[in-house]
Amino acid sequence: MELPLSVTQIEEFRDRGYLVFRNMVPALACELMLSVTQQQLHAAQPPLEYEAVLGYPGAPASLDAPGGRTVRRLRDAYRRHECFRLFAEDRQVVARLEQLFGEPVRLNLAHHNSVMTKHPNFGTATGWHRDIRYWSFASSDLISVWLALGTENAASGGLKVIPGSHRMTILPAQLDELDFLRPDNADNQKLFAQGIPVELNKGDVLFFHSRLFHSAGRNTTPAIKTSVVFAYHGESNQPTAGTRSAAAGEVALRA
Ligand SMILES: O=C(O)CCC(=O)C(=O)O
Repeated sequence: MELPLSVTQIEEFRDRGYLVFRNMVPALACELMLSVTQQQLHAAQPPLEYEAVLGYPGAPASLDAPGGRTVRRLRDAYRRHECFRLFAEDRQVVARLEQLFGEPVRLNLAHHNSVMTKHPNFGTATGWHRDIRYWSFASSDLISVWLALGTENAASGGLKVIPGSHRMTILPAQLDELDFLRPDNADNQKLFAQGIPVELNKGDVLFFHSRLFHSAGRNTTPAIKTSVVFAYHGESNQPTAGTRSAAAGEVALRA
């Protein structure tokens, strides 16, 4: 297979920490993923992550409060339905990752491995963070791959990123106990001002480095925003023994 990424794209990823591929996944495949998501949301098919349990600001107070059963993530997307596994293993995705890592690729099943659903009313915003907080690996060179199944913009609670922030040194005082950038820190406020929206449409795919700072707002539209997200690393980058990253399992992939 011809290498999908140009030298310029690889340099852009190294420099800015993310790349967007427009229309990468056909509409039919997106429609199937959406319809499976809707059925599984309706059936509350486990494993699920509820907004009320995660407890970000503005989340329902408990599972029994109004909106308490609002789902934030359908977990374990890889084993949930073939349509998600096929995306996780898509040759076009894996070939791009092989180029970026410069070696064969593994999918880690600890996180994201999920279908993210941002609901109107009870879906919460997410503060500025780096995904590396989810994993323990020898190196922080992991890449999150985010597929939009609908329109993602400021109104629907789409992502914002700080270009180049994966290369920045962040002091411990800038982070809170969950590794979110503290909103009241003056250095952080300068960083927030550099944040830009990543607008996505159905079938667009965002690749971003696990040290790239990103955030997302609430969904003010009437429709649930749905995204499928997986995380990958190069085969030489091993999860730390005894951690969730090591326990969850991995899938070795070749384009
Ligand atoms: O959709 C959102 O609120 C952001 C989710 C996110 O960045 C994450 O789960 O790491």
